[in-house]
Amino acid sequence: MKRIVTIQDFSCVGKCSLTSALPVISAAGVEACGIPTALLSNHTGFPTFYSRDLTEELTPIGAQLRRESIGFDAVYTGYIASVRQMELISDFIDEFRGANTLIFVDPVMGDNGRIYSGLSGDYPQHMKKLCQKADILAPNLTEACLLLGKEYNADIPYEEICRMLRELYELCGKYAFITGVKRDDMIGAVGFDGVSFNDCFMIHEDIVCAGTGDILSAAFIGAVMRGAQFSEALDTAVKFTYEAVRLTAADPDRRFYGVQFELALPYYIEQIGKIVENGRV
Ligand code: PXL
Repeated sequence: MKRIVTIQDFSCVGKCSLTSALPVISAAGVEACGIPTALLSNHTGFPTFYSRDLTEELTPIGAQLRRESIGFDAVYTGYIASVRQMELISDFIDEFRGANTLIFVDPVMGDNGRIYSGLSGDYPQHMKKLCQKADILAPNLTEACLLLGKEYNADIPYEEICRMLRELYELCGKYAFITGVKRDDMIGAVGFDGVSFNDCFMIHEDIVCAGTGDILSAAFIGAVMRGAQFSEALDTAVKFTYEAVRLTAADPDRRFYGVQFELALPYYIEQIGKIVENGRV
């Protein structure tokens, strides 16, 4: 069984980062290990939150895992609470990178054109350095603009998205995709593997839904670990995310703070089954 370690915060309430990445990775049939970068009562999208920084825990946890000769098939980083943490995570990647280890960086920094509260102004330029350690990069449109120093605009034309992807690909070298791209009445993601572009668009449900980027990233890397090509993994992840958003929108009792991905997990498991089946024939 493949093993992923995902490094991001643990928000006790909020359906994001570790609390959503771990169940999605498990649903892919991949061992899900998590290292928390910070412990939050709830994510930063609430008016208030309590946060305990866990920066100083990263190095001893890494050293202990090495002592036990534990390795990973993929290292997946998400929300990182500070620049210092980014430096330590960069060291962790150097330590754990093997010939067949995929490094997946979701440069979680913001959404809807705005950087998340609590992150410093120089955060994007440091994140860009971490992105150079990645094989795969998965920013949303806001994060792609922050990384490339571009003015954000929700309706950036498709040709420009492709130009941005070429630049992002130069940073990581295997595959880059941008999520939250709009096209007519649709929303989806566009990816580039250095040779060709691929995309997947679904109906745009008109609800505010936090945490979609986190489940999309987890679903993508889970599918890759089960043998999906990058384009196939992107398709699977976008459709699963759409299914989760659709089910959230349909629930009159939905929480305001996060996507209800739980009911979409059976759909994801079914798609993973098809990927595995195709790999066998
Ligand atoms: O879903 C992204 C995310 C992850 N972690 C924390 C956040 C957010 C978005 O607001 O606040 C702590």
